[in-house]
Amino acid sequence: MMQTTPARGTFTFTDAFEAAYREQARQIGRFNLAVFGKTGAGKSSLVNAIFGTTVAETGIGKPVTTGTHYYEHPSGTFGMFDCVGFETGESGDDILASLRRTVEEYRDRPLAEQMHVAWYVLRWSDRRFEDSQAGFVRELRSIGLPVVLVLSQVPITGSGDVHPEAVHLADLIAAEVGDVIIGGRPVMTNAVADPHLNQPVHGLFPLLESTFQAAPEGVIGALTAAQRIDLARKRRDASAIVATGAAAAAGIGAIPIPFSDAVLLVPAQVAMMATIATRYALPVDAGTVTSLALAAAAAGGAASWAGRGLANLAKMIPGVGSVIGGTINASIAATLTTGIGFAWIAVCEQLVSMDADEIAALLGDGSVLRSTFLTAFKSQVHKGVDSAKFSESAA
Ligand SMILES: Nc1nc2c(ncn2[C@@H]2O[C@H](COP(=O)(O)OP(=O)(O)O)[C@@H](O)[C@H]2O)c(=O)[nH]1
Ligand SMILES: [Mg+2]
Repeated sequence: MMQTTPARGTFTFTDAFEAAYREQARQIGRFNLAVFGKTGAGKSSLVNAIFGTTVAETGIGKPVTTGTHYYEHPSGTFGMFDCVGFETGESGDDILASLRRTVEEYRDRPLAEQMHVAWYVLRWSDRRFEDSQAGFVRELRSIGLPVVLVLSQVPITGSGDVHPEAVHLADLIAAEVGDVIIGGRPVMTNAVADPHLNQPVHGLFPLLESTFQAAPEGVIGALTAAQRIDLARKRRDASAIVATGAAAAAGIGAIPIPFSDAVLLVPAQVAMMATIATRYALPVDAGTVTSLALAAAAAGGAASWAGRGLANLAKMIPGVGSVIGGTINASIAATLTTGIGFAWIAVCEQLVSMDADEIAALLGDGSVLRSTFLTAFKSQVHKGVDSAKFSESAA
């Protein structure tokens, strides 16, 4: 379980973090969404709202087949096929034949390259669902794509309900294609708030839930990482990574190590941080994520070698100050590692709603990263100690 001894000169925080990040990002794979609907239906707005602006706005994408472009999120965990050529289904058999060929061709590729889920986006104000559109949705399903039917730009009435005519349209659609769409009904959404008309954003969580329901098992991890509205899902995955990291650290501390050797724990902690980072799919490259982790870890001081900074954090565990010169046992090793894990989760949660420019600005002045990290670290290690005290007094 123990990793290579971090002798200075052979182990560097940056190299270890970046290598682990790249490897974990490769393992997590990619979720690919195919989006259909008329121009102006609100496809890009929905994708941006759930996966971040970086997907649908940057560049023109890579041409795949007639009218279809592929956009890749910088984190690598998400890709979008923007199928602008398939607007109404009226263009008929040629388009579907070409789509069928593309989907079949992709099906022979690794899972991370296949199309996993389709969103068919229909603007509510069109107020119609034509036979050709129903036929197109059925074709998508017969090609093997799970289809989420999305009503977009749906207004909310003064009493806070979805507009009754949108509900009526959803009923009609459910009657027509309910047997082939996820959940049997359209998901009603509004991706962009309109303060003038007092219209809130709504329906994004149900859309994401339907997308999870439609996605194959092998890409759930990538979808969890790529989406950025359900932080609880990310936290569940990240907490499990912390538990694994803490167990590894407890193993290293099973035979107590001198306090001065807290750096022995650092390689496992750095790997844990890198793994957690992949679950937040930040819209920046691996090198930038590494710099963010380095800046946060400098919260422990000794920024010349951030590994030492992590080790220094041990002094902040309540009760540990008095054993300096003593040893780190399994419990202290686990507490330290858990603290580092949740401190880094707090930083990632702060970063996940930001775009690349905002992240760069935060990196320029590392003080926010350090203080977020440190505050969360202290709160976590106190929590650990308090609950230990509680169980002692309860016993
Ligand atoms: N109020 C409101 N406007 C939206 C919504 N979705 C899209 N729009 C606007 O409609 C226009 C077209 O949206 P876009 O997402 O680019 O559509 P796409 O062509 O299907 O990708 C843009 O001006 C958006 O701001 C929405 O849910 N609510
Ligand atoms: Mg668009």
